Amino acid sequence: MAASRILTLNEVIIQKQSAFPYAKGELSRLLSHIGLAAKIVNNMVNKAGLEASIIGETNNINVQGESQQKLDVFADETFTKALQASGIVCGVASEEKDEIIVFDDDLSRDGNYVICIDPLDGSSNIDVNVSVGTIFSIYRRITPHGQRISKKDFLQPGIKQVAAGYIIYGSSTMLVYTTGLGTTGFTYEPSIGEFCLSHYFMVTPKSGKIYSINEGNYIKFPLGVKKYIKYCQENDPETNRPYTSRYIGSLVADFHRNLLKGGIYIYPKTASSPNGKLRLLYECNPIAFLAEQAGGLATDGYGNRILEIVPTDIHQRTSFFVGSKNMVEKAEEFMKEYGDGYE
Ligand code: P6P
Repeated sequence: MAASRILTLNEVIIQKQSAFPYAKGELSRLLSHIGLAAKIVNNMVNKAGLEASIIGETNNINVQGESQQKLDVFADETFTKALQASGIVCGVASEEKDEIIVFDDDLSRDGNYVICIDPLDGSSNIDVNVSVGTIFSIYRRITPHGQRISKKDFLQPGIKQVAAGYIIYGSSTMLVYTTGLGTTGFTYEPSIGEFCLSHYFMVTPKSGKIYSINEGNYIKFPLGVKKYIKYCQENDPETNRPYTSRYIGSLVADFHRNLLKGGIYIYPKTASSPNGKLRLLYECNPIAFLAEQAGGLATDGYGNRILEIVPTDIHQRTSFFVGSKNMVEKAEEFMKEYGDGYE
């Protein structure tokens, strides 16, 4: 039997390109540059345990008020350089930068796309060898060519994304992306240095057994979240056994597992984080796009679809309920019944 041929990221993108509304090969070039940056970061993440120079903290606190890891800076610089080199990106909003980065060199100034990116999400886990990830979100510019882009090019609702994805640097490194034609996964094959097609059309189960939330914040959760957690712990009508709690503290790792197995990830508002913790532009919107394209659901827990939230700030936060459709709907029921109160 003929061995099924390996399909690389570039080959699949070109195959799907014809259905992409903004053809001209731009998306394939852009995703190829993202793939290249991912390989570079993957190489460094995998060395982190060996090269003391690249692990640990810098002396900086980023705009999020979080201690910046050396690998955060490396990943941010690597992706920013790769995106600028593509010649079709005119600016970046990064978790690691207070303000947007505008590319005003001749090659990039008139690029058609802007990117929102979390260069290395969950990086506090690097030193303990837990999977981390890069999350990216791609929009077409709004500002006419010839004029300098501004924040308004980035403050678009998630439904305007032309593509989104993540790279998970784990036991194997994967790149998962969507252009609105389904969610597709590629596994990095180091022996040939390519991302190879491994999950052509990812569909997340409508229900699952896994709930992912930081229960250490329990006393600060809204009553509806507390009631949902108790529901998960006390019964599961389908098989009469409790759900399973899985939370690794790395959004990409938690989401990726739940995408494949079925589950829900919740980061709600809490008394100490009244707007939630996760950032809308470069964490929630791309993950929500991928979830919906795989048949899942993503809301803020109050009936608002994540992708329809109109951003007002590039670093704004939102409460985040994402994953298997039936589970997100059940959690929303508890939020609706018990409201936002804190008991
Ligand atoms: P906590 C990492 O900082 C992150 O943004 C996500 O990757 C992760 O799911 C979450 O925050 C963890 O936050 O408060 O549970 O440690």
